[in-house]
Amino acid sequence: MKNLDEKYMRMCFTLAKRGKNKVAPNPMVGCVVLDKNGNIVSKGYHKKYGQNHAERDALLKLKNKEANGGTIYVNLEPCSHYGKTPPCVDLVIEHKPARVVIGMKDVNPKVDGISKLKAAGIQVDFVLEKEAEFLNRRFIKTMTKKLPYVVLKTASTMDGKIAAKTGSSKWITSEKSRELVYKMRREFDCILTSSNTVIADNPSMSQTKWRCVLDKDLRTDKNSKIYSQSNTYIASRQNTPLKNGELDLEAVLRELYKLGIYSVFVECGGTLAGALLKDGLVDEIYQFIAPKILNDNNGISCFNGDNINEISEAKNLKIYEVKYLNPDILIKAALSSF
Ligand code: AOF
Ligand code: ZN
Repeated sequence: MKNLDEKYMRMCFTLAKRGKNKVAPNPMVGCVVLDKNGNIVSKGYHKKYGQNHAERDALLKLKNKEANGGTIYVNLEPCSHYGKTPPCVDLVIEHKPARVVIGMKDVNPKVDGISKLKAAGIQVDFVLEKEAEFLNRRFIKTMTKKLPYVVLKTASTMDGKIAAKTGSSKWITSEKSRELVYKMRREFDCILTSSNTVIADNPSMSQTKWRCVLDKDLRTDKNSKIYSQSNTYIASRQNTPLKNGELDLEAVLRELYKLGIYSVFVECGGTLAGALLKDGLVDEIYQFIAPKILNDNNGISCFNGDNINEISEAKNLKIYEVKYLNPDILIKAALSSF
């Protein structure tokens, strides 16, 4: 039973991923329906923000109540609230399955589908909870913290340097890696960068709907390429509170969330990267590492910080993907404990 449950839950994950980049800030959800003999009778998924939830998509395809006495797999607890669509849990109960297998409990405080299922006499089981949470890590963050999901990209030598002491940095990683970065940007609502990066590199960062420049003292040139795009938010001391003399980074992220920005890709130098990390505002790091060693203590580090005496104070990450891009590597690592 457990193996079969895992098999069908993984099928839900695969279906759910078809909604990637189309459903945010809502979760990616897939659903698989078995009849009482264990045959798949329907599948569905959440296709686009505001459209039918996965359970509704799957169950509406059934003509003859084939789920009666069967099993419904869904990677997120069925909803019980009236949102853009009526509660999925009512539709699930109408179909009279014997069992509902869920990946993770919904973190949306409006939702309590599990109690309703149990009250209707339906057996509820959980399977692959950690994987289900990892799949919807962006949804969990935005729903529980009301902050965008933050991924910080950095590209360094093998000794963790993003530039020589003179600022010389072109190029550390290969063209192939840099092209991959352009593609990655499309998976985010906003690119966040610093005035230093705008001044040093004059990037256009045109692949996302939004851009945000942290420019406390409004030092950047208004003719910089990044300002030729619409939707560029400049955080400065005029619109953002200060914390220890610097822009309060959490306040900036809250402001971005209010603008409807649910995911942020940070591309910046060591100062901002180190500050975001120190404030606990980073969810993931994408680190490109080139097969180069600078071999100079004064080279510029990926993450600037200070006052760390013990290795036990280091940030712990979980690497979930390593890609050999030849000649570089890409490490994707999460800071939360998935
Ligand atoms: C989805 N897709 O497949 C499931 C969701 O904004 P609404 O009315 O569509 O409701 C969104 C909430 O519904 C969402 O935050 C989550 O708690 C729950 N389940 N949402 O978009 C789905 N199953
Ligand atoms: Zn629903």
